[in-house]
Amino acid sequence: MTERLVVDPVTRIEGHLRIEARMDGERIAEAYSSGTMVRGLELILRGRDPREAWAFAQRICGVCTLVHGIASVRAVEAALKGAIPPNAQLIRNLMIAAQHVHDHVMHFYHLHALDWVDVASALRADPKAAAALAQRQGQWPLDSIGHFTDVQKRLHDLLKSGQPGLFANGYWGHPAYKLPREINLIALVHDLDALAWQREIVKLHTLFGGKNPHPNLVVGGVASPIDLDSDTAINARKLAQVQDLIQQMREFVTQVYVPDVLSIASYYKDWGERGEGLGNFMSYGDLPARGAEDPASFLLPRGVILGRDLRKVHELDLDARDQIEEYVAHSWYRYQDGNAQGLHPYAGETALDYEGCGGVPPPYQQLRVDDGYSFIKSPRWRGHVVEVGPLARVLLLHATGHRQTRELVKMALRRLDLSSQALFSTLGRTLARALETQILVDAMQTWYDDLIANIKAGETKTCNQDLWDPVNWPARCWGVGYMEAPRGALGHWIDIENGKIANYQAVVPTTWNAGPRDHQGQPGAYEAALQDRHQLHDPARPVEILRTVHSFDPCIACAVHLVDPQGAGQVRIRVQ
Ligand code: NFE
Ligand code: MG
Repeated sequence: MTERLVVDPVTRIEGHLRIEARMDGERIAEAYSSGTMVRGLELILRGRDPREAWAFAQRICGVCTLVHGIASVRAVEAALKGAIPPNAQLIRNLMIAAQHVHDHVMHFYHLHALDWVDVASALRADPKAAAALAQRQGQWPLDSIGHFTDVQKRLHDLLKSGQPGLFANGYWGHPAYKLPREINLIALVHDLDALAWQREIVKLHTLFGGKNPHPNLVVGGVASPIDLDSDTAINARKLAQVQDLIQQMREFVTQVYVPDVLSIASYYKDWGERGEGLGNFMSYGDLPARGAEDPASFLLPRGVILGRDLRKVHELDLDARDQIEEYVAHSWYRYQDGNAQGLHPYAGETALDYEGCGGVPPPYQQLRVDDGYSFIKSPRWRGHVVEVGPLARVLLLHATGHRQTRELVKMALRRLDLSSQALFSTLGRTLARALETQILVDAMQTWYDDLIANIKAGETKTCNQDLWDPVNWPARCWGVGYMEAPRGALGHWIDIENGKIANYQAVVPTTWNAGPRDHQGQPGAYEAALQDRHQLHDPARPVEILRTVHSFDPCIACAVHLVDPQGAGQVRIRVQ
């Protein structure tokens, strides 16, 4: 039997994603990933002042709220060849790492957990036994019988209320759920604990950037002056608050998040055998040590791994015109010189072409996969399809000998009784995300200590204002600002002419992972992963598709930038 399965919209993600699968019996034979909303934010940046680009670019997404701002100011700094002060690097590191910690924990508990955790089963758990088990897993002060009993009752009341909110339409009771009742309850209690925790820890962004989401940034450094004698600048009280927040992050990650991931993973070890897909991984690298500019000092290394071969890390050059290229052969765009070629982001074009979908906007009955079927482009590195994100970063850390990574990976695989091959999978992606959160939250303390040491030594500069005067700028310059966002490698390429933006292109993590097939028919990372040994227990309730797609942590808002070329909104919601 051959039939087409459609999951649209995929929920518990950011943005709008459609997955179509051509089924061969219970097996996914071919998968197609489609971003169903249009991109175009790059177009409204043209002609603007490069110093304000970050404030527009940052609005690409409300989830990874910091990262497009960072990539943007770095792009302008790269074009102007301007260095930023060491303190600014350290503060950016702290802000970037805080974004990862926040984002990864929220992703696990609020977007991904319900693919593995059965709410119906949690209602039948013994709260006393669950609290005792949680106490053995980690030291978290809220893990008490009273709290567990209370949360279970609240869940019960919510589900009975007829308005179960985020628990509506789940596949509760699906036989693919394998956790014991008590572990289901632990995950749901920690889901609510994580909500309260995240409200606190985002304050790190408000201390250094005035607000969250979308903290303030500035070309040349960070928007927070350091002055221990001022009430409004970063002073001793605020620095103590930052230290406290780092400790709160560390406590939750070490005592709750990592133990929960390991405990839940131990019941889903078979997911260490499916959902890999490509076996190619890429990271741009990020997080310089001690405020250095030098990529050699990055905590997260740069490079490409091909065909699972961790012995060889391929060098990557974001400026080289023949390395990173975006293809649109199966996207709803048109390149001036034809869609068979790829374009480097410096020469990137963003012209819509609906022809491939018959000129009809979404939703579609069925994607025409021989033509265009997505608003996401297909980026490639030297023609290779690569996966980006936490798994790519952890593999690169491992391949380059990062000791803590090797110890954490060894510990996790031993606890789960899995071989290292299990990393290349749906489970591996979710595990890597938790392990990298541990690595980042530990590194935050080092950057904080370095920042304090600089301040004690009298070094308080946080911005290089020499970059601000366009009189000093060359008539024409280019630059790429890159970083590792929670979902993976992020680059903004800027072309500045006579003080204005001549061209701007963002290639974001979810573009790499969620993009459609390219001109050679090579599937994107989601597509390849779904085509990798997926049997559906019940095609009417395809929880297996959600597990693998969510393991990438999709953000389609990032991937398609939600504004049309005229700047008009694409969605009209009618309230009845
Ligand atoms: Ni909108 Fe984003 C991250 C970026 S995703 S969440 O992380 O950049 O592709
Ligand atoms: Mg782009």
